Amino acid sequence: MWKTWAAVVGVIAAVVFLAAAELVAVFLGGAGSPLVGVGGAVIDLAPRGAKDLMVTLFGTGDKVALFVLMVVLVVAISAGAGVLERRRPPLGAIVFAIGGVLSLLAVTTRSGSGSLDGAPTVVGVAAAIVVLRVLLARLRRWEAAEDTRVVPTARDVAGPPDATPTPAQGSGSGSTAAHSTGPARRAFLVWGVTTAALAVVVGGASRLGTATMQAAVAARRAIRLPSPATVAPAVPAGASLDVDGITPVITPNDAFYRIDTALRVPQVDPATWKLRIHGAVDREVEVTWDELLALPLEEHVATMSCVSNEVGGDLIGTAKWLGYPIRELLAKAGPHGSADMVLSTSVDGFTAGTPLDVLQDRGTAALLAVGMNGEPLPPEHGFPVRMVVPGLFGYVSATKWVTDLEVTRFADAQGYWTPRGWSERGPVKLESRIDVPRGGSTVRAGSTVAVAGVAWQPHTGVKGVQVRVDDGAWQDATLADSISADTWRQWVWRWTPTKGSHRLQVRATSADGEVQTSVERPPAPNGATGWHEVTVTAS
Ligand SMILES: Nc1nc2c(c(=O)[nH]1)N[C@H]1C(S)=C(S)[C@@H](COP(=O)(O)O)O[C@H]1N2
Ligand SMILES: [Mo]
Repeated sequence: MWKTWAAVVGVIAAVVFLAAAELVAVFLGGAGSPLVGVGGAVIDLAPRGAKDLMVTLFGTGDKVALFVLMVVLVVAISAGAGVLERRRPPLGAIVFAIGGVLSLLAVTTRSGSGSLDGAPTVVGVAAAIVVLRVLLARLRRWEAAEDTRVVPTARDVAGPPDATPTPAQGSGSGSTAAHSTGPARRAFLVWGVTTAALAVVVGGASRLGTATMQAAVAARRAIRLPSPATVAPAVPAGASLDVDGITPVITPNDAFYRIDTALRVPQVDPATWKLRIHGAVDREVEVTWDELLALPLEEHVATMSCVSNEVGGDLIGTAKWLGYPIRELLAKAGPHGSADMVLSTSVDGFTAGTPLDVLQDRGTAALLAVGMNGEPLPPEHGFPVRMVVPGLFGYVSATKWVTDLEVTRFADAQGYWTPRGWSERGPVKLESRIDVPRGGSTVRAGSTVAVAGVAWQPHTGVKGVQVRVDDGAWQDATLADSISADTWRQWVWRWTPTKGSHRLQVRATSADGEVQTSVERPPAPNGATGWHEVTVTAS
């Protein structure tokens, strides 16, 4: 009987392994699931003959057959491990560890596997071994209690060396011990059943979560965005300078900075997505995904940046957005004259407060965006729908996974970051950055060195950039063509350094004639200022 219980414990530990691994995999977008990884590896490794045999035996159900076969194997091995661990610890734990190593090999050698893909297996094996040991300790206590009851001295002969004394053994009387075997038994059963149930629920929910998420990924892949009614003019060739290491003028989606408060990327099914516009309006407006795509969409290239960006930082990017002007939707709703703010809310509860007049302005391409550089929005950038407002920091304007616009007043509502010490309003500040040469690098004295980077004040534009070396005179840099006032601009200045260490500084002049301030301010509460500088050595 003890053997059977030990086998059951082994199987529970295996279920815990799978459950813990699936839970961790959820946070990796489903990557690293041993269930998927090991299954795939077995299919890949199975000799052709075996595969043919499977197909012959089971027809097209060969995957189901494989799954059943794997379950039988896992149950058999883990049951064996349980029995082994009871008899000769830590042999059972070692069996689990070996299984973990095999799973790790299978998972991390899958094509397209990432660096964290081993995490689910590692956490899973650790959890399984803990459960194996804890449950077996409980089983031993029960065993010891029984032994004392049947043969008061048997414990010394047959009991495992590390069996812990139970209250029953302290009693010294067989008949009392008979009553005391109950608690030890109950403790084991309660722990066993609870662990197994918890593992099944957590594992099942995690697996389901991953499957749902992957379904959302598939839904996104299947989307074909409509062609824009208003096409963005082609990015002029002259907007990109031929300088090694300079930031590309259009940021690829996978290189675009990401900032949000979401622990997990929200998964929103476009089929159920809806935007509601309400509050201080004449009539509420609701738009579904299909309705939004049927509207005349506009393309617009705009630079977006984060208020947390330090001087010289990289929390900024430029993309070609596709979306519908928020101003048109607001016009349908008819905001009241008393309103001055739109509070946008994401499915994950994040909110941003955007000035109503900016969203209504004919000259501002404030978009309810569905596309980014010719693709549906990537999940982490707000799929299926986000806001993009040129000229404002993201925290007061760029709500991702947006589902709600409430027309209100700054006096009555606050965006997420405002009560956390950030300004109610967040226009982007005039800034510039040196991309090359990198700070701390070495350049060749006497050669021509391209000092280059980007400068921005979205929605105003940049008309000049200057560089100076070691506090010398400001030198005019050459500007790349501008895409529009809403985008950053590349610049380059050719420099012939003399031997030694040099400090390079940059400052921009806006299209309005404002010269970038040298005053150094931190990002809080409404954006960093100061000149970016790098120190390089010429030798
Ligand atoms: N739902 C949601 N939207 C959000 C945020 C957030 O935390 N949650 N962060 C905002 C901030 S602070 C910035 S800078 C931009 C960043 O957008 P990105 O991650 O696509 O670059 O998103 C904005 N939209
Ligand atoms: Mo941000």
